[in-house]
Amino acid sequence: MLRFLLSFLFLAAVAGTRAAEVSVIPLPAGNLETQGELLLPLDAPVKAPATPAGERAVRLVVEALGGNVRRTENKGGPGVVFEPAADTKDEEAYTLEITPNGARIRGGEAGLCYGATTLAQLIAKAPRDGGHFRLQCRTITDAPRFGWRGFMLDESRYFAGEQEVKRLLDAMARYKLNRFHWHLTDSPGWRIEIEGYPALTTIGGRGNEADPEGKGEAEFYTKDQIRSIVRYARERNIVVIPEIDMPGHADAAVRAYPELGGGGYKKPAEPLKWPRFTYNPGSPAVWEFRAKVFQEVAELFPEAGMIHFGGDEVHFGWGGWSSLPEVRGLMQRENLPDNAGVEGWFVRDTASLIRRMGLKAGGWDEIAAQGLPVDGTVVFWWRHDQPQVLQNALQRGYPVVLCPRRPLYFDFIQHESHKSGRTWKGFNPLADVYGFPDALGLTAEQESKVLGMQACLWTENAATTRRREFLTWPRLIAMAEAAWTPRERKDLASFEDRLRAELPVLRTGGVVPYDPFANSPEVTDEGANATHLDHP
Ligand code: TNX
Repeated sequence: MLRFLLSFLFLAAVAGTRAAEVSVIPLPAGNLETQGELLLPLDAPVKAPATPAGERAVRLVVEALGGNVRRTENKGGPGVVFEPAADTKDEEAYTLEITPNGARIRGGEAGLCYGATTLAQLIAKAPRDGGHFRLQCRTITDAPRFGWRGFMLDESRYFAGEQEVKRLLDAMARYKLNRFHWHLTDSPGWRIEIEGYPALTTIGGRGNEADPEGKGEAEFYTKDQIRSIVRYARERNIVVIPEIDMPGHADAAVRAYPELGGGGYKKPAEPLKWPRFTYNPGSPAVWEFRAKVFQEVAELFPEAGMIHFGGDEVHFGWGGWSSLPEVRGLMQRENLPDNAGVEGWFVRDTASLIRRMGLKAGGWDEIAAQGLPVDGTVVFWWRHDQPQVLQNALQRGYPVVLCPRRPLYFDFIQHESHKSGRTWKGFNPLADVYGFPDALGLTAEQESKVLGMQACLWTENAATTRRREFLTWPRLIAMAEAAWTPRERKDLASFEDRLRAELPVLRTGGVVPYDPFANSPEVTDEGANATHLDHP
């Protein structure tokens, strides 16, 4: 790809053509304007291989041309042709060539769809002239900077529901994002049906951040809904990564099955908000639970290749653990000196179980200190105030997903005037998201271990759809470009220009973004009643 890009840039220089800006988000890696225009008829023929990717590519372009236009077989006129490229090394790469005779897209499976997405954006912005769209001729040569371009949604603190998630996946696909990290379990609520443990959802599914004891209705995804969402994501080249958090953040599961409990949260300021915060790491009942849950989860997410098991915020052992007989037995058998040793053992044991299932074990950056094998582990760096945690993980050779609180936690505010949401010696404005990860100053060698980046929306502070979307957009568009576009092509002013034209597109899709140009009013949860779209 690199060699191809270089020769492309060389040709651009020889031809004396300046690579002109193109109204596409994320900005493509290479864009060369050429002579002439393509007059693309609304009923242009659109041809593609009869594969799922080909069919999706056709649908994207036909929709952009006006989905209700009847397609005639005007074989002679200019049209759109998709060709699979068998030789491509990066299956997300594509080229899009627009000439007066038509548009031609070549790429791998995902590449064909990304080429279609790009062409659809160009058509949407092109002037329409009678029965034609007028498209400037150009050659776009495109591939992503990072292979992991993700978004994490916390559905435990508040449940979003199928309709909102599918709308999110639609918007993610538009900006070529390809990982949806689904935080399905945490203290307030357990959101995924598990047949072996039905009370996880009938009891653990009740509750949210405002209802820690679970007095409300159960809110969760049935297995059929999960399958439907995974399929919907797949159709948009998005892989869904399930997270089942342990050994902490366990209250909902322990409310349902008290015998799994290992003791609660003892933060001085919130004495016992989460009295069942941990699993009992020495209990065979917990080990059996873990194995059965993971088995069902793995079946539901066949393409994930990973189970993310959390591993966060237990802080090297839980005070109460050493009073549990099962933990004392474990300490003796495994020769573990203290609670920190017990936590380390549990993390290693959980990761090893996941690897034996043929999957990678994903976890928050705490796991990088536990001596897990480099091959079967993916570390999610979140503690922005601890850059050495990232340095160490990279040095040990772990593949890392970058998702530091600053600037990638979207529960942080995005404008200094905003009152609702987190801050930490600053906040997370659009420009900081866009500038990431370049501000980190990673070496090329370090960057080669970085799988990519993702934004995380934690929802303690986001009870409603409108609030969640206000926090997500447009920052997620900035992240999408930061993760896709080569560093040397990134330009904040150009991005903002293109973003201005994009905000109305989001609104058309029903998403109401924060408008950073007009500093639109802050959307908070105050006075809200319907917490998600599925509610009447
Ligand atoms: C830290 S990120 C957490 C979450 C919170 C979030 C709030 C992480 C691994 N743990 O449990 O929701 O901060 O910003």
